[in-house]
Amino acid sequence: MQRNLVLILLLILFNSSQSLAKTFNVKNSKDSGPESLRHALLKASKSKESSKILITTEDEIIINSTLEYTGLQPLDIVGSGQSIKTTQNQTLLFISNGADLTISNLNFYGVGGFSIKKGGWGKGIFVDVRDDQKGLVNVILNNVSVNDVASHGIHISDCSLADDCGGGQGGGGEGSDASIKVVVDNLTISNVGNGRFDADGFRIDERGIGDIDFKASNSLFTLVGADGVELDEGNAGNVNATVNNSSFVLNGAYCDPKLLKPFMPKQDEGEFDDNVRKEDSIPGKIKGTPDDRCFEREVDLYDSGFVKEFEFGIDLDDGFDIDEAGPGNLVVTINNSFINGNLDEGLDFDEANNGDIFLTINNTISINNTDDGFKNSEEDDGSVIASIDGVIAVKNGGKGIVLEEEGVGDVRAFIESTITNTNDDSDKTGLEAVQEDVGSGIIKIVNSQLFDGIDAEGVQLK
Ligand SMILES: [Ca+2]
Ligand SMILES: [Ca+2]
Ligand SMILES: [Ca+2]
Ligand SMILES: [Ca+2]
Repeated sequence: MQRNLVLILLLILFNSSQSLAKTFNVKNSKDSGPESLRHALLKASKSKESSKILITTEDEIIINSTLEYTGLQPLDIVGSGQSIKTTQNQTLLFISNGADLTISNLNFYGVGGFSIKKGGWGKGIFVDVRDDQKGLVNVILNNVSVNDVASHGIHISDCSLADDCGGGQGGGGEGSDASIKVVVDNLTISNVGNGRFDADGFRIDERGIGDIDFKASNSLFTLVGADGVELDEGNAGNVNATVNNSSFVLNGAYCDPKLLKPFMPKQDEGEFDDNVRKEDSIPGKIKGTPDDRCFEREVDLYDSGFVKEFEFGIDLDDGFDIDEAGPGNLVVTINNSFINGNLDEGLDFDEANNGDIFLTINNTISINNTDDGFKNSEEDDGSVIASIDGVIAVKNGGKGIVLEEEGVGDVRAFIESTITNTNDDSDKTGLEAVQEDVGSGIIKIVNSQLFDGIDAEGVQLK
């Protein structure tokens, strides 16, 4: 008995000495020098053990260059509501070797005033995963805000192409074997990404083997130039996302439609019979604008080489965008959330190659988005399995709810206590349910009012 007690005590001692982080105090708000935040990060970077940086000064910390942590060991930065501000267009905090990062009670501010006309590149918090990294990369944020930077508010990159990775399905680049796990509570990301094309509020690029696990509670993503949140998972691995009590509001306006519409060709779409329009007779790529990347030009040709159809568009962005490609599933749960006034879709979830979409949405409103309220598209092998309860989708420019499935696989959905109204032109626009190719579709709808109707294709409604 006594020997067991000693063993237990030894075990406790051993464990606590393992988890003890070295603490560095930040007692002044200077940009550098002893007891500054920069100095603490320098010392922590050299430490062989995990570090805790405790910010005790109550003053604003104003920096003239990026704060960098080069260490491999976990870093925990603890504030008490202070702000870190930069005087330049630059990244505020750079975790350059993929270390685990925990931040609490801190606010990050860029210089603001960015737009398509006044570009920039600086991010709020940038975690760059090492090429040889394995296991989990953990990012935990509590009571943190990121505001007014030109590029991504928060960027976690496990992609060899860094800022040129692109989206998950159209995206390229290679990645490490590591997975990325993010848990945020009371995170606000506001007015970021307005100085650069495709710059999101919270962006994760995951390539190579590994999953994205993303959990956000009590958080707000607003006035972001591109997507409020964008999760891009390519290659093998899943996306697991859970969002509770959070809002995605007024995101996606970097490619300012008011400014860019005058650059659109007079005829911005067309459909033709074969042998009628040669490719060089339709409008070419749009050039000489504030940002030519904002214009989408799609051309579809007949085998003969004549134009079948073409369409121009301005690239606007979503509240919450997930692209999962390669083997792996997209598993998403959204509870008690609010999606309002985003310039493309409210939620835009795409799953490609092997894998399913498992979708659970409870007590969530999607309203006044330019395109669909809730869009879910599954391609290739795999099914769409959805539980939708207490959802409201109204006044969206596209459909209220979209569940579409192609290739092998089924559509199964249970829709309960849900209301859709005045989406698009109100002609079968509340719910679009599509099951194509091999498989079956069954959707059960109870206690719901889809006032603007249902457009079902290959799906039985019960
Ligand atoms: Ca990876
Ligand atoms: Ca995948
Ligand atoms: Ca997949
Ligand atoms: Ca499928």
